[in-house]
Order: sequence, then C-alpha cells, then structure tokens
Amino acid sequence: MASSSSSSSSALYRISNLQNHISPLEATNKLRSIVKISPQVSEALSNGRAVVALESTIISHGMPYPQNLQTAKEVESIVRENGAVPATIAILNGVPCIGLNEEELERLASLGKSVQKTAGRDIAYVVATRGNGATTVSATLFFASMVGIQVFVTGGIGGVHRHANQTMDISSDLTALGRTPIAVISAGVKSILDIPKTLEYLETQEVYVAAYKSDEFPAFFTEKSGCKAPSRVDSPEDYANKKLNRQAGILFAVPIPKQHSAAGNLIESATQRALTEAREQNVTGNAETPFLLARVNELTGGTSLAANIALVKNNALIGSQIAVALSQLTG
Ligand code: PSU
Ligand code: MN
Repeated sequence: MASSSSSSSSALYRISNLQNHISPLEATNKLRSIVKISPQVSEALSNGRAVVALESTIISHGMPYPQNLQTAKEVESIVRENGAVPATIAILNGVPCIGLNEEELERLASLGKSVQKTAGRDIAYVVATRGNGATTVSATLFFASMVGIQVFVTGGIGGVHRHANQTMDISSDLTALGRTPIAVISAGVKSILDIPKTLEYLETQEVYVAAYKSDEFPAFFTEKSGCKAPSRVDSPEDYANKKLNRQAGILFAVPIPKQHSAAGNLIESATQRALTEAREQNVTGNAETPFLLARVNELTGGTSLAANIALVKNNALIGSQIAVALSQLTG
C-alpha cells in the first residue's frame, strides 16, 4: 500500500516535471534527452539519408496479433527495399524509441491493446509512469519532428467523427498535422469518420492536402469518398518539390490499390452496422476507433483487414519514394 502510493506520487512528480513546472521548451528538451534513437535511424539522419517514420497504434490497436507483427515487419522491409530507413516509433518502459529492433517490435505487437494508446497529450503520462505506449499519428508526429524526420507513413489518420457536432470528438491528429511540417502518407480517411467535415477541419488547420494520381480524396477502403481532393500530385518528385515550399503539415492521400477496393461496398455496410453498435454500447472517445476497426473486421470475415494491410504496404512504397526524392532535393 505504502509503496504503491509513493510510486504513484513520484510518478505524479515526474509528470509535473515534464509538463507543468517547466517551460514547454524545457519539457521538450527533457524529453529529447531521454529519447532513444536506433543506430540505423541515427546514422541515416546524420547523413541526410531518407528516413520514414511509422506509427505504432496501428500495430497495437489497429490489427490483431499476429497479422500486426507480420505487417509491421513487411512494411519495414518495403521501406528498406525502396532506399529509405524505417523508424517505427513507440514508448517502451517509459522510453520513447525512434526505430525498434525485432525484439521490441515483437513485444509491442504481442502486448496488443494492453499497451496504452498514446496521443500527443498522453506522452508525458506514459513516460512518467514508465509505461508502454503505442503512438497515434499525433504523438508520432511529435517525436518524428523532434529528431528531424520529414516523411511519415500510416494507414489512415484520425479525423472528425460522425456526430462530432454533439460529441466534439475530433482527433488530435488534425491539430498536430496543422503545426508539424511533416508529410503524412495515408489512404485518406475512413468512412467511420465524417470525411467532408475532416477536410474542412484540415483546411482550418492550414494542412496542405493532396491526392495521389486522383482528383478525388480517397476513403481508405475505397478509392473515392465523393469529396474532391483540394489538390492533386502525380509523382513523388512532383510532391517532394511542393513539400519544400511548405512550413505546415501535409496530408498526402494515396488511394487503395484497385484490386483491393472491390470489397469497398461490403466494408461500407459493415461500417454502418459497427457504428450503430458503438452508439448502442456507448463506446466513445479513444476507444471508438479501435472498436470500429475490430468490429468491421469481424463483420467482413477478415476482408477489411486484408485490404487494410494491402493499403498500408502501398503507402509504404509511395512514402519511401517521396522520402528518397526529398533527401535528393535537400541532401
Ligand atoms: N485509423 C485507422 N487505423 C488506425 C488508426 C486510425 O484506420 O490504427 C489509429 C491511428 O493511430 C490514429 C488514431 O492516429 O487511430 C486516431 O485515434 P483517435 O480517433 O482516437 O484520435
Ligand atoms: Mn477522439
């Protein structure tokens, strides 16, 4: 009893040290001093080689074990095959890690949802309590930008939830994108979210949004969302050139490969059902996205997971090409 209360008060002390009683700049420097960068990522960054950041919530909360581990490894291989260095980001025993080794990746994947889903606002808590944290897009952006990574690949970003006018549920991914000059490669935004409102919010946050080889913004499982993309890019080099002129966040939306978009309608109807169930079971807040992803996968008999894996790998391919094109322009 005594030891647990003293450990929780020392955890609180560490949080206040990280967050409240020192300036934001000091807090960032403190975090910087405890971040562990893998030797490969560190070497690439100091030599101006292409590095691609990868988030870890998609591993712990976005996919079941062992497909999550398999996908994480394959995504890293695709990045390497295309001339860039992968940097999967997570917090392990309170240490923010930029670049995981095989054992660390395995640990994260097998711990699954028992790892804390860590958005930007949760970083200090997870570090101070020496927890394991899987970083969402917002937290991954924070660490990637801290070490100077310019490109970040994921599956789908968080956005404005349906019924946000009642719940106010708007992912911090969007505000993080607005202030972090990193290119995020995603397959657009899932239809579990309100796509038109998400695009409006991205505009408010001054995020540059482009679709790859398409005039329409993609909806993750399907190539089209019914929303026009704010702009269009037709090659990684074209994109790299545009990126150089920007100081705010960038969302680069790559449509799912054709052969995997066929199941789009099936997945859409499962999504509608899962959304109704979430309402009925009162699933809200940061539990909503993982609930919907898992339920849609069950309802589609694994079809949505296969499509999810395919699009993440495709994003890794395009993202690596962008990272290489960028490093050639700047390096
Ligand atoms: N969308 C997906 N798969 C995911 C996520 C979103 O298709 O794994 C994860 C990402 O890590 C994203 C986070 O940053 O969910 C957003 O969560 P929230 O909606 O609670 O902000
Ligand atoms: Mn939310």
